[in-house]
Amino acid sequence: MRESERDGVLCLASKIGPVFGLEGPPVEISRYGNGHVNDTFLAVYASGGGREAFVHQRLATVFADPHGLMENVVRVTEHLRSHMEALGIDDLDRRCLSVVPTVRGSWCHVDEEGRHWRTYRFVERSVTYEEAPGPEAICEAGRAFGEMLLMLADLPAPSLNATIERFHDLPRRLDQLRQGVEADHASRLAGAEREVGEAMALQPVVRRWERLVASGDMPLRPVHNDTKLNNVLFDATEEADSWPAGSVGRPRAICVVDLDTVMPGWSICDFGDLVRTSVSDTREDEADTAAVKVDPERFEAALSGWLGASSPVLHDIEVENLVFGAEAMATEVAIRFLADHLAGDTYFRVDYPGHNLVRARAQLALAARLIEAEGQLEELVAKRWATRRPGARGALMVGRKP
Ligand code: GN1
Ligand code: MG
Repeated sequence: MRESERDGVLCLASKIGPVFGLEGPPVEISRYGNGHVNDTFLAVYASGGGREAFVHQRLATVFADPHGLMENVVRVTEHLRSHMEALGIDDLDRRCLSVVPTVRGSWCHVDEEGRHWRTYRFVERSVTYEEAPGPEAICEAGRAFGEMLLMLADLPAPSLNATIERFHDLPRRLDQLRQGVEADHASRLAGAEREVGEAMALQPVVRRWERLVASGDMPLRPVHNDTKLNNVLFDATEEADSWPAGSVGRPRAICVVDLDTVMPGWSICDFGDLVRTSVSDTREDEADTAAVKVDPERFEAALSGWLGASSPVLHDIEVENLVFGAEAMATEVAIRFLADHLAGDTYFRVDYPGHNLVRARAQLALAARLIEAEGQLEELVAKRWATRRPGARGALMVGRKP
């Protein structure tokens, strides 16, 4: 998106308040967060002598049914909230997202261009991380996503709406890349031949994914589907700062955000995407691919947090494929970034020309390193799963045939 277009959306956002019953204009408004598809704004309104902050979001057009999406978001947030209430958790407004309805009683507003807007209450005194500051934060993020998986396991029927069809579908993603290579719409193929070759070399991951899904053995359950580390809000209160360094409570994850892709899916994608975004101390778009690493300590942190929280509902087959989930998510997103680069950056927002290619390179490197580390990481999973479930076979994954 060009700068002038971006300013135009900010201008629209600054006028949206009254639609959601907020007396505008906001006293402050700015773009917020690092999401790659929606347009997100933090807006502060004067209210009764004080100030109240809200998040306005213009949904990306990739979501074909915004009303169905919002229906999911409301069902999910209400379900999570009732679980937390039952557990006696306080401070619920900072532990769970609150959707603000429009004055006409809808969960989203359609503007003159046909674009959909929604509003959340801003979770005060919270912070997100693009790269994890260390294992404690990763473990906390894992716990937050794992608890969400656990709490959603008893979401009453009907199933959630599919907000993007065949979202985590690796064969389809690979086909899209093939078509992009064929079409070479933006005439960028010549500068991306090596990366296309590397992506094609990941076909065994795609085939393994295909077999696993076709087996029908992995339970379809309500999952988050976009468990990037930066989709967890951490506590930024003074009390949090004063906890002793290294204690389990610091930094503390308080709330999971970005519920757009919560729908029926596979738990290994949730674990996998958290690993993808936290196992290296580099960013998703690290230009120095040699710096992209798989740090077993970081992996172990994600595992202990996530598995510790979600193990009561997990099946062996899910646990057996956790490491593969990370390989699959790095592979998938590498393919998606590369396909979008070839298409001329039509899906993911970019900060500079070639950004999607840089992202693809970093994720290709990560996928390759995760595959190299597979045996070592699977041993960590097997050990932890065995101690979680006394009596379970300790050699669950170790020595598993490929
Ligand atoms: C997008 O919007 P954001 O940044 O939360 C994408 C994810 C990708 C991610 C890569 C709806 O997520 O699937 O993994 O970028 N979301 C959608 O950073 O496509
Ligand atoms: Mg998202």
